[in-house]
Amino acid sequence: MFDATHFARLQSIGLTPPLLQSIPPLADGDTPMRVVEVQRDSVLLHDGARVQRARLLPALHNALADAADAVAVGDWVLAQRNTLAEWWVRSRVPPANQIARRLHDGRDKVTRVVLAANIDTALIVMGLDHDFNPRRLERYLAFTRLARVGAAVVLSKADLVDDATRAARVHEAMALAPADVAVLAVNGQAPEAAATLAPWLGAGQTLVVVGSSGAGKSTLTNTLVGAAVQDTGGIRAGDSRGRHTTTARTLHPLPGGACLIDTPGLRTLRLDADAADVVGAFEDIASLAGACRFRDCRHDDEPGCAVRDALPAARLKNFHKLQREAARDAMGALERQALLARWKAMGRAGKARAKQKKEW
Ligand SMILES: Nc1nc2c(ncn2[C@@H]2O[C@H](COP(=O)(O)OP(=O)(O)O)[C@@H](O)[C@H]2O)c(=O)[nH]1
Ligand SMILES: [Mg+2]
Ligand SMILES: [Zn+2]
Repeated sequence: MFDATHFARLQSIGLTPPLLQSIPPLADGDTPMRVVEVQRDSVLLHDGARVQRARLLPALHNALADAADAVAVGDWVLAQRNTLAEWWVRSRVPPANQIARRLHDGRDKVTRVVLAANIDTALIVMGLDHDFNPRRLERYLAFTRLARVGAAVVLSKADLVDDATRAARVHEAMALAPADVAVLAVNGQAPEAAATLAPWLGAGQTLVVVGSSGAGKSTLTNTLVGAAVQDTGGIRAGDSRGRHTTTARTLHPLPGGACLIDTPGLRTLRLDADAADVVGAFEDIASLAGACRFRDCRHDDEPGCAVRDALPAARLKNFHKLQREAARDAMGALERQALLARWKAMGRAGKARAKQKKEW
């Protein structure tokens, strides 16, 4: 069903041996493709050679929506072409992971928005200029941590700040990032950025850039792709008419065989987590908590709190803020059950894939 040529073609858009294993047996006419863009009523699918527009079968869309889930850029799907030459997505391959955020309508409705799927590394892009914000960095680090997605911090606009500012901000970012998250300073407009990021850009790797608007995500994307595929702050790709910024999440194959997903900046990034989970993204708090006098210490004003004594006040305050938000954005019991079931399934699939990986 999958000959070597077919696999090689799909490999150029990020198919890896472990992902291949999670594709169910193909029915007659099934074409495995990768979602490279999600639009209002349709998706753009890449088969390794060209891009097709397709629509989701309503049954698939509804089944996913019932589980607070959705097809996202980076997903692998099985599509079929009907006699009218229209492409329809009939199923989605269970993703290895997803990054998602929650939206609160201000009253009582909470929705979950899936931003991207099957991610190896999220590049958290933040400018070294006035864009630099340690609290926002903590939020993005928590976001990738809770999604169990690898991350690297890419501090852009290194060319716009003096050496002392750059050194101080890199140092501050390193203090916030967990040990396995690298902190890099780049000029996103310079080709050397590709060399700096090379360790994360191996063939078959899928990356997503996240960060606020104007941070330099599309600029970095264009540099890594080697062409002006995304609109940036001042310019519009192709015709340089007017000011247009990124409006969709789009996957681009890179020259070295990796794939990069550009995303629009998010004004509010609410974590896709429950209040009790947030501590999992703050490893220092999780490990210090054992030394608090009270087992259920909230690290607030309790006596004998080891966390409050050790942590910078601004970091602890931010932790509490993220926890409060998560409590406010709590999903209904049914939605949560669906979510938990899916996390478990992803964990199982992930373990199976890790095993497969070793065997390959
Ligand atoms: N000097 C300099 N300018 C940058 C760098 N990265 C981005 N920019 C500029 O910052 C502005 C916003 O960049 P853009 O890529 O559109 O940000 P996005 O909203 O995160 O996609 C544009 O005018 C870019 O030219 C950088 O590393 N150095
Ligand atoms: Mg952009
Ligand atoms: Zn405490």
